[in-house]
Amino acid sequence: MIRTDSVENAMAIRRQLAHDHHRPRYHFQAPANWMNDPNGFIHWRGQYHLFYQHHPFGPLHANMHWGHAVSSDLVHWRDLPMGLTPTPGGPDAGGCWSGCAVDNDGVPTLMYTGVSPEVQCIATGSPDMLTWTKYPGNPVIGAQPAGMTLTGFRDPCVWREGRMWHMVLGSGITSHGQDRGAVLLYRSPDLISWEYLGPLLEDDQPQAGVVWECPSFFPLGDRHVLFISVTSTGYVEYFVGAYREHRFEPDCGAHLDHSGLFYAPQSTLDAFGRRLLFGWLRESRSDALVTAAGWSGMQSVPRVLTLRPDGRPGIAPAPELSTLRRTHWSAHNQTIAPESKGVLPDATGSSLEILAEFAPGSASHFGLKLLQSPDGAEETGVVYDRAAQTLTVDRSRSCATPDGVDISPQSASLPLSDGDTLRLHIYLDGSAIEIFANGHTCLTSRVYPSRRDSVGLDVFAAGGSVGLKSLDVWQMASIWE
Ligand code: DQQ
Repeated sequence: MIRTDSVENAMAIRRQLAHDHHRPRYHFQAPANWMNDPNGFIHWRGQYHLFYQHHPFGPLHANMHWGHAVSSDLVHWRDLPMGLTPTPGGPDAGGCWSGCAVDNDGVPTLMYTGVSPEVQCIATGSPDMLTWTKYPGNPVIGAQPAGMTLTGFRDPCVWREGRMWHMVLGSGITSHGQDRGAVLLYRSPDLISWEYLGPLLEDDQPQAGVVWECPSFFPLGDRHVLFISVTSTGYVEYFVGAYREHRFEPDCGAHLDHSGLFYAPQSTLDAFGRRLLFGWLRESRSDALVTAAGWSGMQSVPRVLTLRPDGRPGIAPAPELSTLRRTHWSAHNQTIAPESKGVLPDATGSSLEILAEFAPGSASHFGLKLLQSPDGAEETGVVYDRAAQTLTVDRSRSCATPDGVDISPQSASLPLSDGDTLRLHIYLDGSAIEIFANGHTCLTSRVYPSRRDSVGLDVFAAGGSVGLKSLDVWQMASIWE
């Protein structure tokens, strides 16, 4: 068993696992073992602090601690000692589940869910955030609101509104034999005594046992945005709307990412006024394969949120990522026909950033092939289907030995009007693929090529030709070197 409860050997463990070609080089992840939700993400005294759900003694979900890392540039991270550890006999004996960090007049404070049962706890930190003291009166919320039956009661997201603290909790409300995902709103003068104000939002559709987990609620431009992670579907939904007098009235909502592999995102406002976001990239392979690998889960690349003119959230990779760019290859203004091959033959690798712009022509399908083996037996397609107007990650041939690996396709609807180009911004990193399309559509995938030489890249067209306006590919540096 690899132990990751001590910061001393974290780098040695990272080096030990670096031979695994499914490990990312520039996505943040735990040194080894299990990682899931980002927690306590905060820009504190000029540094980004990121905590995360972590099981330091095994690669599957159990025994939740808060791992902790710090970065001055949002890209390179340094492991810090564990943030939170379950206290035997305490309200978090069964695990320190997700939560947030706030600045309480200069005192860094974590609010999180202790289990089991699910109760809310706080811990205060030293100014350098290296030591944490749990509040002796924990839990600060030990009981669910009187008279309510809930499917879940967890994942506090806290903010200050005037002189009062406010908080939303992930939940689901059972009523007349039906469960509906819900987010509960509370307020407090001191982070310790909390008053329940009512549901901030409740689903209009019932789903048995559903919990709206990991709510994240914040102002964006002149609107408010709510993210929830839905247990029954595995997707993250966003809502944009008006928040007044403790009521949130959404006027639009949709998937935040078009695959269920991006989950439990958490956002923070940094000192530059940017709304930043990390999400957990789940595995797409069996527990047996995860156990053999000795690690599970990573964080997405840092994403920047904005409000687009159409009132929906815009999501873009943080510009700091460009500091990782190394060798660069590019091609411009080419016509790609079905027989075209090898547009950038030297551009290979499994940790790449790719910018591609296509002008649709007569091709029925076009796009990119990633992680291609020299004989073409393994490859992952990023395919635009003109008739269906969809963008798909085709994983059917991503792994020649797919036992225990999910190779089902992942698709996003992406209509293009006449004259529109398809602009793909792709971060490929070991087994992770994050796609940002036309500045508004996110599609996250995981693939597990069996071969180490599955590192080729190409563009393709089928059923006709497509214009490749530009293709830029960078090899990306490791964030640990
Ligand atoms: N993960 C945490 C919970 C949260 C869930 C437990 C979402 O707090 O609801 O690890 O992935």
